[in-house]
Amino acid sequence: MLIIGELINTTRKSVREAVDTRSRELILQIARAQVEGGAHYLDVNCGNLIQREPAGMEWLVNIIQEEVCLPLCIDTPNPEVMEIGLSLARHGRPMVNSISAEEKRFSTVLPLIVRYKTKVIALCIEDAGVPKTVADRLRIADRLIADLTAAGVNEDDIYIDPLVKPLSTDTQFGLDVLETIRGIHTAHPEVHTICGLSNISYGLPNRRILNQTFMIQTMTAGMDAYILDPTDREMAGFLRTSMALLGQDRYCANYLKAFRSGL
Ligand code: THG
Repeated sequence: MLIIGELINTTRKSVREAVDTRSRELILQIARAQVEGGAHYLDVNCGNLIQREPAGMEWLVNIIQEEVCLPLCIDTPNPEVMEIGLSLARHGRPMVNSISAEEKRFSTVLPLIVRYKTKVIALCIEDAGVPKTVADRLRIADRLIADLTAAGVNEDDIYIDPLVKPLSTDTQFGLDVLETIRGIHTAHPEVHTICGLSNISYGLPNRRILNQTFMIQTMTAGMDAYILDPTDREMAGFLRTSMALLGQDRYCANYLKAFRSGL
């Protein structure tokens, strides 16, 4: 299981203010908290700064790495900002978040993945838009995997994101994601699947319980990476428990460790 900490994102008001005023301490505090929560990667996203996104990314990547040694997940649709993030990354192999099957995005981001030898999140979206059916999602995933591996990317470095949308806009959507995950793992057992969890619950009350339940359901279907809040102890408890129940925790060692640490 791979956990990417989502909290360094300027859509969060406090993070936005900290980046705007270049206040290191809040960012470093969030970075440390995510490390302590067990994150393997830290997502860095300042996309809503628009023109100031390049400078924001440079500042964030530099200060985070002075404090913590985790590799970073550079979260931007802008290839120039992606390159700034990747060129400054110095702990482990960074992750590109993200490439997609849209022609322009694919052709500009692929060279960065190859040059910086990164892992990559690939979104199931193409020029015709977000796919409407499971078959379309699987077709796009197949194409992404074929084109990435043809360029020399290892299957084990690819994380397919089915793009989770709010259940409130389409009540079949949870089921579609589960079928997509099963389809990808059947056809490509070495490739990983990933998603952000909070979209599923958008527009509905008690979002936490929807996010938690959806994590357990997607894990059961084979999802093996998440972009989430690693400081959410309840979520972390469900994650450890679900892993133990799915045979991903030898001797229940991590479950027991989590129990003893109060999770
Ligand atoms: N897939 C991929 N990358 C992603 C996403 C995804 N990156 C961005 C996003 N989705 C995941 N990251 C976050 C970061 C912070 C929050 C949610 C997702 C967050 N949200 C608050 C909430 O949901 O209550 C409110 C934010 C606000 O203030 O509006 O904190 O799906 N590949």
